[in-house]
Amino acid sequence: MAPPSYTIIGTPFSTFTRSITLALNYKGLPFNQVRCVPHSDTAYDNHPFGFLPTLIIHEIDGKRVDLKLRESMAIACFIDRVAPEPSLLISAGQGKALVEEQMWEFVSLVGAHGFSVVEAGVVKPRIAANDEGKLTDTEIRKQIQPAVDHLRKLLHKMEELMADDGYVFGSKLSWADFFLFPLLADLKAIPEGDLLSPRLLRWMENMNKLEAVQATTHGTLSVGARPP
Ligand SMILES: N[C@@H](CCC(=O)N[C@@H](CS)C(=O)NCC(=O)O)C(=O)O
Repeated sequence: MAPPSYTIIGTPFSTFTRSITLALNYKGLPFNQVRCVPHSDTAYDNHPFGFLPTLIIHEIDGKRVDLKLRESMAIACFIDRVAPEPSLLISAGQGKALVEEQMWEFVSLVGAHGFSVVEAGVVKPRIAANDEGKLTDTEIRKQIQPAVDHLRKLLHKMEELMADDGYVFGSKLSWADFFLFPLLADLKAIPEGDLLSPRLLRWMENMNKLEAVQATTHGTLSVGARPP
């Protein structure tokens, strides 16, 4: 059997990496995954700044190229072009979107604001403190309180952009869901997951039913894993 045409560089623990593997699974594109953490030798071998993920495209039009594509939104556009169906795009009129580009707006907001607030602000400090085992839960809560306040506001603002039910843009699954999900799956795994509203919890239940979600759960914080 021919080897997969794609390799994804990045640990399943990386939320941006999971957004891409969710889509590869959903669209039925086989891939290999090289598990590495950011700023490791492998990450730098594949990304100029040692970030995750990189998608290695082994062949284009039958020719070996081993092209390294970085930046998850660029990778998403590539995946959409080579595998347009099942579509992860939305049309005007779906959810609160008046124009199609609002889906990419949501994705960009998640990447630019959600990641730092959820992961860097709350999830990673909480996990580091838990793993270190020196502070009590009360002490940890006090230490991360400012970041948790920020997180509460972010979740509220993201929810305001979402449809009232179903996926982020209502009945149609989109890239918006695949970019938001890894962050909130991590959040749900820690005590600060209590901040998730009934709407967000319903959305997560919908997401958890997807085969792509189940296929990409192994190795993530949501099941207690640690990198790589
Ligand atoms: N803009 C990048 C962001 C990727 C990103 O931040 N990845 C995280 C891992 S989930 C990372 O490599 N972080 C390293 C760092 O912050 O130094 C993308 O969309 O791919």
